[in-house]
Amino acid sequence: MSDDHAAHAISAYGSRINQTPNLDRLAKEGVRFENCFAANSICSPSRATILTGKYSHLNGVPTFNTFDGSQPTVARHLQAAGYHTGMIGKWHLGSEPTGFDYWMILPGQGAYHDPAFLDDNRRQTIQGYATDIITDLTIDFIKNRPKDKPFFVMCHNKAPHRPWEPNEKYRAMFASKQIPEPATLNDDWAGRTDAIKECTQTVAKNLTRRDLKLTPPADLQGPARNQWLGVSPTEVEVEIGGKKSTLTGEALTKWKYQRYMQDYLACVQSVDENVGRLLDYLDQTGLSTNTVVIYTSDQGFFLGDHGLYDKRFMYEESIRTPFLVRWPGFAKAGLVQKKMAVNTDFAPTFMDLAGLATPSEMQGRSLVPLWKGETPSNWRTSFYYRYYHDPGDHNTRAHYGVRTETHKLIYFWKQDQWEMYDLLKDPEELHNVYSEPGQKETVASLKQELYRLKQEVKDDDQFADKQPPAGVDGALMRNAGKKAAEKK
Ligand SMILES: [Ca+2]
Repeated sequence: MSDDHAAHAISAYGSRINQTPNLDRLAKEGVRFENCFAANSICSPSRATILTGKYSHLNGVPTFNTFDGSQPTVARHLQAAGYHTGMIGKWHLGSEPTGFDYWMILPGQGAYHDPAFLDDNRRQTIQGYATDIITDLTIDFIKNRPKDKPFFVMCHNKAPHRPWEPNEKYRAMFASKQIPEPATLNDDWAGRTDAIKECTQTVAKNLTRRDLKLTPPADLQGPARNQWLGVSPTEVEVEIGGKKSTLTGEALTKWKYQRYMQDYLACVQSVDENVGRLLDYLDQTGLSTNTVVIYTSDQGFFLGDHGLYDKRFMYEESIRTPFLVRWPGFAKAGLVQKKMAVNTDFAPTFMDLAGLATPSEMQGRSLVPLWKGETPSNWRTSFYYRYYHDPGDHNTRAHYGVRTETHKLIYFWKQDQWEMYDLLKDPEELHNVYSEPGQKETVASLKQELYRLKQEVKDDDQFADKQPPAGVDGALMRNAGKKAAEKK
């Protein structure tokens, strides 16, 4: 799994902006899910959902809350069933991992270069680049596993999460590249509700000097330097062909988009390279034939789409997450599966692979039949979404909604505002048709479906007004320090 890797930055998904030959290999040798969605498009909640098979309102992680590791998780179930289990890389759930025989995680968001790692008794720094190290550690886990047991390992990259710091090789490769702009970079948000107009996740106005990798004046130190880096610049002096010029307005937005995407895609390229390394290792050891390999992300990401970066909103680029699976002889090679998957399905899928029934508290369904090209009866044709982190880091309004195979209805409950999109006529979601004439019946049927799903997933507005305290960064590091001191 990667962090914030949008499907439209994978060539197997038709990317216009990069090539990912190793991820494409998974798509060619296995199944690519076209419509796999995050139930709450943000890091920690997604991770909690993937582990539990439950929506945020039932697993207790609607925003950045400490995960209660005493609840049943797929790792605990698999461990109890005799699997050797491992968790390596980004965790971001505040509490210590449970159900894993081995874990080695980044504290909080983690660092790209020379990252610190925590295991169950110490904190250590490992020299190198996070994406390479996480893959090395994963290969070591597989190498050192007890050979008489099946294994389950979650290899979780930090990349390509903000602040998008590539390694030197790929930084240099992408620095000179001109990345095509998305069609909706200059979306004027006409007809949309207040939420998108009020958010602070825009390429034009919110990327900071730190994001854009601008160099602070040499005499700035300490807090003043940090303050300078935290500012979103309204003009930038650039040098092109030995000529200096100052960019503002639309030219500056275009430049910011390039800087953002060059670094983001360079980070993705390392992920792709390391997926290739992992696949090669499985080939060399003969493990390929009976190992299921899944590649996914915790959610999607706006790559300048609608003029945005980050995720959170229920728009397609944010909620769609890549899902590629290879399982020789079982998952149909080259199949493109269009049925809707949700990340609540991941835990039941792992259970199914281990020959275990889906526990009643898990809310998703096993995807395994869909890998084989079968469609189980009553497979979902709609899914429920809910986002809570308001105002959060980007002033993104809380909302919930339903996506069907043809439409999307979004409700910003604090403002009592609605958006509705016809995904067949308007796949880019530029025309909010909620209040348009002739839409009454569609609105009514989507509302009915929305409230049916809300009830089905047992969302009683548990966290509508008040969320548990944020706690994913900090506590775990302090505990690791304390444990290390006790051991001494
Ligand atoms: Ca994420």
